[in-house]
Amino acid sequence: MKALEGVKILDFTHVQSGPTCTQLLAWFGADCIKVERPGVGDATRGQLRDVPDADSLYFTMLNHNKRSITINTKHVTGKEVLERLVKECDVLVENFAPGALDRMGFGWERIQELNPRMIMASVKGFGPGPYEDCKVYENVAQCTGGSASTTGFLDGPPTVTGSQIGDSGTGLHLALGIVTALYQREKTGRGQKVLAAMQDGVLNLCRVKLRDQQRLDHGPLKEYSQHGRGIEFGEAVPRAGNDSGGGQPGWILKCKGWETDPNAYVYFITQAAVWGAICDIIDKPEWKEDEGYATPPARLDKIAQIFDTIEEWTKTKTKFEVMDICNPLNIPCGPILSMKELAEEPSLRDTGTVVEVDHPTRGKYLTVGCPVKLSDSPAEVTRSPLLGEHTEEILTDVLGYGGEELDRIVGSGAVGDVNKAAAE
Ligand code: CAO
Repeated sequence: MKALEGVKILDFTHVQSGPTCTQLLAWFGADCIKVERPGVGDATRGQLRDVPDADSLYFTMLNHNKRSITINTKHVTGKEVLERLVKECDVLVENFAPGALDRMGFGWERIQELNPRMIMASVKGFGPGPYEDCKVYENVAQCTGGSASTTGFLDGPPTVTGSQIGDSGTGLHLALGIVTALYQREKTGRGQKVLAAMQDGVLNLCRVKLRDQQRLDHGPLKEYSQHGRGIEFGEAVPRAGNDSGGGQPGWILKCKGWETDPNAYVYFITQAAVWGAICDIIDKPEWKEDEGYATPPARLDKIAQIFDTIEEWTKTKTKFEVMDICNPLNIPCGPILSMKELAEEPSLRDTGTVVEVDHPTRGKYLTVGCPVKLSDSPAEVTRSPLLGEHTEEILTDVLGYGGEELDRIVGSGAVGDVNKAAAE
């Protein structure tokens, strides 16, 4: 038995943020019924295509373990089918542009009328306020949630990060909101609205930067390397390059092979508790006793010089050798791993974090499996559905249509892309 077995999700999501949420719920055992527009489907099916006529990796990697039904929800018969689905399901998840669901005739009031137990969960770019009507994509959220202004180097422009904190991050927040609402429903019997705004999600992940904003009122941020370099702070939290977010100075240092390998680097933290061990491995034992280096406050104005000295040592070792030497000494460090290295890492394959999946039209591909492991509810990754692959199955098995009624629905043109042949 899976943790969310028996929970039916009406998955109205598209692109990235919503699909990452429902994919997680599907991995935890929910029956995830993805509703897509006939003939079109989720726009990502065709985006960044690498194999002609096959669903893109963008789509397949975000929609595992789901079933696909195609319904034109603006068609009168399509609305009839959708109403049946609303009555049948526990959770509706959507990330349409603001107002799209109301225009479709399925706003919160109507959903409650149809199914008072329904949990209606939405990703939007912004919460209520001046920007609530805006369409939002990943980088817009990174910029408006405080990530971009605090990422990059002091002398460079604001920078977006490669991790999809706006989309996948908000999907995670929404998934937590949904299971919490399901838990509350156990006691109240009522559904509720769950909103995860991308700006809020990003700001939540940038919590330590709002911490620093307030600390700035009480003096310079001494752990920022900018302080050690004697550069004054302005009014807002600055970009801190590769400084660590905590109190322990850290930086990215070159390792052996850096001249040709763009990822021959290691993140190195000069944790106060292991300062002596660091001095030993870099052959500066005198720094252990030297008043100018012995304590963290004494080192603050020499951080750049200290990291330059440590780098002279790391440059003589590969990033993995640095890790092997430092780990037994409890010196925190981490090699900069490329996507190629991660894709090939056997331990990630062993744990199911990186999984190979077979797909009928695109063949084998790698994906990231469920990043949260439940001992009593292991996630098995199954391929994403083809467009409309389960339309007939859902109409009959979930909604109970049959005989002439089924013929009427299928004949109306409101459902389509019964893509069974391709799947077989
Ligand atoms: N049948 C008929 N119509 C359908 C349908 C179906 N099965 N599914 C969707 N549609 C319609 C919607 O009703 C909407 O129509 P109207 O504009 O006439 O109301 C239309 O398709 C397009 O929906 P959309 O506005 O959500 O899509 P978009 O491509 O224009 O915008 C996005 C995409 C992501 C910017 C927008 O959905 C959004 O801001 N979502 C919220 C924030 C979010 O999740 N952003 C992250 C996306 S991942 O980077």
